[in-house]
Amino acid sequence: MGLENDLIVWVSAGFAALIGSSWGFWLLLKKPKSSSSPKNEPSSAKAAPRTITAPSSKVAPEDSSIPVAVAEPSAPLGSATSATSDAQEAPKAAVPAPWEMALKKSRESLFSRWKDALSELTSSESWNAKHPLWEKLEETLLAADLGPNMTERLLESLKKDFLEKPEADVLKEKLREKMLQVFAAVPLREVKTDVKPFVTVLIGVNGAGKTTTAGKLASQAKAQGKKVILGAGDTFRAAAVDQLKTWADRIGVECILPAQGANPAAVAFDAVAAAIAREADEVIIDTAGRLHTKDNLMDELKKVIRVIDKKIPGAPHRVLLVLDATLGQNALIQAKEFSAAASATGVVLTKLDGSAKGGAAFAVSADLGIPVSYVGTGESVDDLRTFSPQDFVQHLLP
Ligand SMILES: Nc1nc2c(ncn2[C@@H]2O[C@H](COP(=O)(O)OP(=O)(O)O)[C@@H](O)[C@H]2O)c(=O)[nH]1
Ligand SMILES: [Mg+2]
Repeated sequence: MGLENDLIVWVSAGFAALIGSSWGFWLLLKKPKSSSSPKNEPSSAKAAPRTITAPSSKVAPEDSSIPVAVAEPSAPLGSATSATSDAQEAPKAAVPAPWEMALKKSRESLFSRWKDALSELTSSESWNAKHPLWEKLEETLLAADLGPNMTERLLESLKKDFLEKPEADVLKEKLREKMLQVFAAVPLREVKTDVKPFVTVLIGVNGAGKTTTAGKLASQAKAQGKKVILGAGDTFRAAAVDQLKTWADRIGVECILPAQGANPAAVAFDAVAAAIAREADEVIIDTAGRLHTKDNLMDELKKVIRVIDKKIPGAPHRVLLVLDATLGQNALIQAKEFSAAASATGVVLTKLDGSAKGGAAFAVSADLGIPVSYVGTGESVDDLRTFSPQDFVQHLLP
């Protein structure tokens, strides 16, 4: 019996030891997995199944998960290989040609109609000024918001050139050429740049993008090593002053704020005085876009210009009329009102990225006789480009 009891004790002990070691071994196996997810990692990252589900025959999961997570945080889970190749291809997609992106909406809208119009070239109708191609082309240009005057001008000119039915490519090239001529015909307003401080005033209705453009311009000037001062001249909206101040802080430039009850002209005066005192290279002045009446606003803008000119004869050196491209032809009506108050040296056409009405640039240039100086291509600090007619036309009608 004693022997039997001993045997039972030994077998039980051995069995317990076996279970115990298996349990320990299982814990050991489990530990590395749980420790690969740091405690304060976001839950989505904790749950990232790449390290668990990626087939072992593919890239070592532990290694591949690191670059994947860094390069492509929103990559679909469980696809380590494709995510890795996405990461390799990312630079191509991440650096799109700026003009291509800015004109994406306008181009898509224009281009589908353009192709539709070209299909008329196969029509058997006799070739003359009444050929269906011309009507379709007219619709195409109007839809891109070139406006009735500009559309008619371009069409009449093309009709004269093509007394015979053209090849599609030749027609496109000719249209591009004529579009470029529209911009070339607008004389550049002479802007004195060899002055210090160089004074810029931004004008335009509320929401056009004045404050944003002031920030972008200040950032560009600062990047060129210039000392810049901003003037928060939209004294009628507290939020507008704060908005410019935020831009100034972010860029790291000084911003002249209105004193209690100050009007835009007083801020303009202070900003120019500060620029002279601090020997700044540039001063960029934001203005109000709306007052109780239109006449009040225009009078106020005239006063801003007068006050600056008094402080620095000949200044402001540059008056930029800021127009919202999404308004298309309607922007022209506003532009005409503002031009009467202050003669603009150039137009800034903002929100080109959000508009299918980029064609308005032609009408703005031709009808107002004011060159487009810049285009706004987004809300970030770098989204302001010097206008290039070649790039514009090339990407509008590729
Ligand atoms: N997408 C896009 N938005 C812009 C651009 N320029 C300005 N905005 C936006 O348009 C809105 C009005 O701009 P703001 O500068 O305050 O206009 P302001 O009233 O004329 O000073 C803001 O939300 C800006 O971020 C641009 O080029 N592209
Ligand atoms: Mg503003």
